[in-house]
Amino acid sequence: MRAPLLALLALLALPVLAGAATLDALVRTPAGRPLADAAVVLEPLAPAPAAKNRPHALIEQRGAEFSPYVTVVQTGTAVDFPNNDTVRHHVYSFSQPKRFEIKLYAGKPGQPIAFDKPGEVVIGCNIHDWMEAYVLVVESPYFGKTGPDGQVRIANVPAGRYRLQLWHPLQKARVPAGEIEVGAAAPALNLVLDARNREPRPHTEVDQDRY
Ligand SMILES: [Cu+2]
Repeated sequence: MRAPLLALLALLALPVLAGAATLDALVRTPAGRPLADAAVVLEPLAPAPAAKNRPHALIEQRGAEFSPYVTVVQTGTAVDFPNNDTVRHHVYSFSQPKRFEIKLYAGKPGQPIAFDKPGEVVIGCNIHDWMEAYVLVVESPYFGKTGPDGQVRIANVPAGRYRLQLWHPLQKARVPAGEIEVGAAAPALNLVLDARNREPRPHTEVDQDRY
């Protein structure tokens, strides 16, 4: 009977030993529906630690849609835009933090795009009007994005005070950041954001031979 209890205690002790907590949050609309694709970002009030290895992020094109719709990355992250369709895409953004263009291509373009300034970047395709993706570039390494159930988990958050930023591409207004204290055991957060879930924009079947 003692072994399971000890195992449980060991499990509980882990975050304390590591000096970091896991933060769970549920994001819902004012009507109470789970909100997918919402970014939850914890900005340390003390200077953020230097970024560790930043993995590449991936925004694929498949069936003439970008996937994922929302990507959150830390400043300096490179993003690849592989095209899995047989049609060619022409990926671009006019957003201030990152203007770029990957001219008509199929397969994987040679150069990943480095997102080096914080802010919101809207990405489109010159050929297919309905294609749309968002990149939220943040200074902090502590962030997550809600799934279809509105849930997000941010692991390995060091204890301390943070500014909590909530963001969604279809939010009605920018939400002022709140402050939270993360201790050894972070509380589960219930957050509300006035945004609607994305509904895929209707589009015609792409003619695979045309481009
Ligand atoms: Cu396209």
